[in-house]
Amino acid sequence: MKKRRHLLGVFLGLLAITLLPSFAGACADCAAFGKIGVIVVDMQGDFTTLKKGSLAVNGTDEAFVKKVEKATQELAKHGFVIFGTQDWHPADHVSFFINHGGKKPFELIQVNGKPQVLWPPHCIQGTENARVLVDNNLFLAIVKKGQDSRFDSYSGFQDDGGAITEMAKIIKRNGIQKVVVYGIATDYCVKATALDAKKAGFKVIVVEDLCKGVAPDTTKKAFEEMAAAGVKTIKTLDLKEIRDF
Ligand code: VGL
Ligand code: ZN
Repeated sequence: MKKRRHLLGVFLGLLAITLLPSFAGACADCAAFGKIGVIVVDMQGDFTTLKKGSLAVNGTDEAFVKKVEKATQELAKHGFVIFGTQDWHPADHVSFFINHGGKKPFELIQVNGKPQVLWPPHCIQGTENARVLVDNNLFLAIVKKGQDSRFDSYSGFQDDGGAITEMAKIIKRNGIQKVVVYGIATDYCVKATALDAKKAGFKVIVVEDLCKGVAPDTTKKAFEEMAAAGVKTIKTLDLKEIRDF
């Protein structure tokens, strides 16, 4: 009996020695033993030239979508926890120019005292081009936004009416303190999501070449605004730079 117990001890010891390196390996991807999160913003058909989207952003061709897909796969493989946002509008949404008689796409109007860019109808709930183009199985969760007709919602964290999404809660539930943000569009939903992530208390890193903007001037301003708020921008995906931040 004594011998059997001794053998069990040796067995458990060997098991621990075998498993430890894999835990240590996983922790190369941990910030102070916490995981790092990723928010892939609005990688949807309507925002891409690849799918001839109604609000296609320049440069969102097949090569770009593939690059984002590959980067997301790589991050998932290294233990990053992947979240997504999905613009998901009802047909009578306030941001659609067709819902404002006589207005044209990309016009800026005031709605309840707030500026509102008017967009072509896009990401209508349940339409083909509202799909998220990155492999949906990579995501722990995809947070839908912009479902209230009355309010736009560039941020994945809350809409312009102040209604919060589950994003902050589910990221925190995973013990995450740092998030990587990229997707479409740099000057609208990426910017708003990154700024709100920072406000929610996360360290935030935006990967520039995994983003595309609607217009050059607003995209340049977006990077300046994010920098001023303490959001770090890196040019290309670099796991070491992300871990060290
Ligand atoms: C977005 C405009 C309207 C975005 C969403 O994903 O950046 N832009 N709705
Ligand atoms: Zn939208």
